[in-house]
Amino acid sequence: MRRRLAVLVAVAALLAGACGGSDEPSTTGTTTTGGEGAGAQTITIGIDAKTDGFASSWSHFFPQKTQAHPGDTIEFKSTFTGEPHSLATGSLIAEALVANSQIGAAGGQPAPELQAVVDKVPFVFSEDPNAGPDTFFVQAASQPCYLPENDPPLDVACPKPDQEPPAEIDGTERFLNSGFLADGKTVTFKLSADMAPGQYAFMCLVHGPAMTESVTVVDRATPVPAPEAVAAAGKQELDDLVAKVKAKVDQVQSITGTDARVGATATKDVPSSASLNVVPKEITVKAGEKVTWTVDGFHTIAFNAPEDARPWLRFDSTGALVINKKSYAPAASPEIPLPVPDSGDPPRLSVDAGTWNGEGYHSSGAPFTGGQVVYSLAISKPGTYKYVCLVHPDMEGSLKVT
Ligand SMILES: [Cu+2]
Repeated sequence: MRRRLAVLVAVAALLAGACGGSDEPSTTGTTTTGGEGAGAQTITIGIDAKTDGFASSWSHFFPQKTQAHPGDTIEFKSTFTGEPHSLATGSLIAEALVANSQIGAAGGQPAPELQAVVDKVPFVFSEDPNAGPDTFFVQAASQPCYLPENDPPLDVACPKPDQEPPAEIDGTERFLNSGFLADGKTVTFKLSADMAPGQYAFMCLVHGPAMTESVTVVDRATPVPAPEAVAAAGKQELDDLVAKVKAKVDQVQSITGTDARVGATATKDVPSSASLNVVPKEITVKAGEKVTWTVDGFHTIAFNAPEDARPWLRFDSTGALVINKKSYAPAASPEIPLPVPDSGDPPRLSVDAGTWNGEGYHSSGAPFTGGQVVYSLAISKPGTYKYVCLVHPDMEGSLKVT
């Protein structure tokens, strides 16, 4: 997780326009449906994905482009990798993407009228560098908000009646946002029978224009990919992305010894990806011998974590999106120090957790304020200890104490 995201400015991958595009469907299969008597269908688009062999996160819709007919249903399905996402659409989103592409194209300072459009969109993470755990999430974007005609609030959540998704959409809506999507959560949009042909833009309100979806609605006489072809295109996109990062992942995973590392390996070629590493996967040490991990980013080294220490964010009983303090707070371990200003980027924070007897919940906690944590711990009792990152559900390693 990145603390601040320069979400809207200077991102290259953009939708060309909001309407009237003539996109080719990005499908690998040839199955299409359309013409006389073609029935309405339901297609599924993935939000983020998991991969075999390594933990990862993908700020990516699978597939990123598709076509549909009026009357079809589009089901967006979320996979939670630790990186949060939301799904937003509507004319405000389309305008913001266009404005953003023009800001990017112009370079330098954005024209005030363009920035004004971009500034009408709320984002899930607070842009305030002083935001603490209680103010980290902007509720206006974190909670659902479905507004046929109005711009959304930028701060507080939409009123509860506006949090109910519409039965169907016709593409004229101003702002539709799912809010944070938990693992397995599905957002369903039924396209109305009279929806006008054109290109409709979707965007994640965590990752901004770096994470968009384009659905081109075409008239019923024009064939569109069948659900299996859409699924195959999504899988192909993931396979292609994995192929691009695989060499780097293999290189990181081949690290051995006791110079342990926990963190994400960004790959320049694929900005939407993070491979989330714990290396080496297995470390063997003697009882009482210190192990040192270098932890880059918002991760923990947690032993015997209780069930309720995950996930790291969730809706509370009032409907507010909140950070789970059990996920990032240290347990039976020293507090992580605050970064000293100008002490490097990222600041290196040292935590010596001393010796632990191997019993009960023990967690390094995560550096909420950012920084690279150099964490050391010795375990006095022989045994095999699994540890996990409480932020990213697939990051884990094990420590064998002899
Ligand atoms: Cu996202």
